Amino acid sequence: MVLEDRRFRALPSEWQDLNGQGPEGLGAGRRVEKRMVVEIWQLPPAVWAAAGAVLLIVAVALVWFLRRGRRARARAPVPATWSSGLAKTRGGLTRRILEAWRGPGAEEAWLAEVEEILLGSDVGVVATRELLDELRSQIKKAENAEMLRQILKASLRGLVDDAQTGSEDLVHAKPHVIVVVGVNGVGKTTTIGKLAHRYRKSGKKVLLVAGDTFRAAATEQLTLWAERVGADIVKHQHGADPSAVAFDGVKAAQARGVDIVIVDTAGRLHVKANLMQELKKIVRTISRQMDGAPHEVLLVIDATTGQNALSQARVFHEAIRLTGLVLAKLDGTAKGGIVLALRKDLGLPVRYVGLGEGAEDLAPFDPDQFIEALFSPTGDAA
Ligand SMILES: Nc1nc2c(ncn2[C@@H]2O[C@H](COP(=O)(O)OP(=O)(O)O)[C@@H](O)[C@H]2O)c(=O)[nH]1
Ligand SMILES: [Mg+2]
Repeated sequence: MVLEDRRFRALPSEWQDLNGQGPEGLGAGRRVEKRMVVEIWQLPPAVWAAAGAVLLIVAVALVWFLRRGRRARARAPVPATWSSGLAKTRGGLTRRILEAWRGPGAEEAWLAEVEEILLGSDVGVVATRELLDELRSQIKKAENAEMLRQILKASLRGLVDDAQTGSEDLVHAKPHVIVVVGVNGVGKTTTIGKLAHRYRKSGKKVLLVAGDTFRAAATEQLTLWAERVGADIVKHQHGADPSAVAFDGVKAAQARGVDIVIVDTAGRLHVKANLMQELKKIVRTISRQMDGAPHEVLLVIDATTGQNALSQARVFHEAIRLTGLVLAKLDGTAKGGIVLALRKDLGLPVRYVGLGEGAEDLAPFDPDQFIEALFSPTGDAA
């Protein structure tokens, strides 16, 4: 009531007249409210124009703000996705197989062409034979291109059936020691940088060990990666004994409470026997310093080297017990079928694939994403 009173008294006199019932009446307040609503609709055009201008400014500011956000996101480094990383393979393997199909009735000719494409894409003899058997038993069901696509996809997926993941799930010890091996130029140091980046992102304390003492540039390259991703590094003089560096690295990691140690190694092939002896010695030294270490011995292979990668892997596996593979430079080849060959011919898990040169461009091998990327309709490069 008091409120009604005040409002009534504050009104101009002509409004009070309109009430008719005087300041005490309840109806007075109600009538004034109604009157005020009417007045808003009757505001002068200038007020409406001002309100419109304010709304317009707010809308423009909102659009600008949203666009700025989108631009900022576009500028951020986009991790190479499976889809763009496998664009070349998609063009050279999947699409060629699909395009070779001439419809029902021409299955045998198609299968012969598929065999050629598979072998030419480094799928390997064992995996090719298995895939052809599967396709032969299914192909009669294909009535159109879409059905063919589904059959091919399911058959390829069957070849990489085992669940494989990156090695992050294997970390139980502290420090968890990973030795990275492979011939020169395959992408070891780069892979170590990317791997360190992954572990740093998940909050782990990482220490890199510059075990490639053969080339001064190798230590410099690893030092740059360590700075870039925020990892510690242990290095010796150029030409030092790699086992001694590995020993110091693991010791330092134990003392400093490091979670992950990644040891870089040399990969000079022209002295193969020596290289294998050296790698064995590194592994032995590490295991003496820490029980159960190294927890992983990862062989990096270059996807662009094709079938040669398979024989490399065999040599390394015989000399030192490998625990898994990293397939680098998968983005640089149309022969991504090498993944299938590695699975079938070696029986070693492909832990990671390199899909570019940036810190983000290392992905745990995921069979589903691999197959999806082979059939993804976008982002083709070749
Ligand atoms: N496109 C592409 N290039 C890579 C990848 N991994 C490594 N490289 C490049 O391969 C070259 C050799 O790599 P590096 O790590 O020095 O090989 P290392 O001798 O085995 O240590 C460098 O130019 C890298 O940038 C990858 O996954 N994709
Ligand atoms: Mg290197």
